[in-house]
Amino acid sequence: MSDEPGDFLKGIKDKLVHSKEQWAVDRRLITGRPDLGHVSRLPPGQKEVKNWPVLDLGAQPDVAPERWRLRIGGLVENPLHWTLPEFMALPQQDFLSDIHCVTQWSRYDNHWRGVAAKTLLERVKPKAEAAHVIFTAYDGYTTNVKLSVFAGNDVLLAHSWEGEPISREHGGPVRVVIPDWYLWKSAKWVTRIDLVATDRPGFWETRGYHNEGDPWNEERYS
Ligand SMILES: Nc1nc2c(c(=O)[nH]1)N[C@H]1C(S)=C(S)[C@@H](COP(=O)(O)O)O[C@H]1N2
Ligand SMILES: [Mo]
Repeated sequence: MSDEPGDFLKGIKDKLVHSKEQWAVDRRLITGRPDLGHVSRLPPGQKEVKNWPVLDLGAQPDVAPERWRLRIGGLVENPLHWTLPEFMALPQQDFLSDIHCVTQWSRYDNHWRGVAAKTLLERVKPKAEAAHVIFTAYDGYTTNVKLSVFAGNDVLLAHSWEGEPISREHGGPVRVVIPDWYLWKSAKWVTRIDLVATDRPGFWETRGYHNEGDPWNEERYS
């Protein structure tokens, strides 16, 4: 497939989508014992893994670095876009975080390098009406979070993991990392970020998954 976000959800793993929709119907993995105080490092119902599983809709776009673009628009004073060299020239930061996938696995101590969401927001300057953030990826995947969540201190657009460029299967050249939410909120192969006034639920949020996604509050399904 091409690396433009027009081939929306071509080559999608229908079986995976149907089985994950069924998980939501069955309310799989819900323990009924939320851990709002984060007493345990592992959120309820999760299991720690040492590897890093790959989860996506199956398209895995091959985004050539010279064609990659990031655009931030919508309700901002200063809509911007970056090529990869321009993105790499922005202030870079290291982040350390645990990640949690709704299919049960959690992986501790991931070392990321990239650009803090706060750095990007300072440059585009959200308008007062901006309340939600919509991510669009090169495979056509979309997901949404509140602007206040995207503005969190541990949120970044990452290009490296454990000192190496993020691989294509994990969303390279650049992916979102929102470690405090289930990982379906962290768009791989991100290309567009839109700030909007009215929320716009994304791929999984319209298929039975929670609109927020706090692992400690077991916000798996809607
Ligand atoms: N563009 C895109 N981003 C995506 C997805 C996807 O299908 N496409 N899947 C999401 C889901 S459900 C999960 S669990 C994580 C998995 O990231 P990983 O494959 O790097 O573990 O990516 C999220 N981001
Ligand atoms: Mo997922």
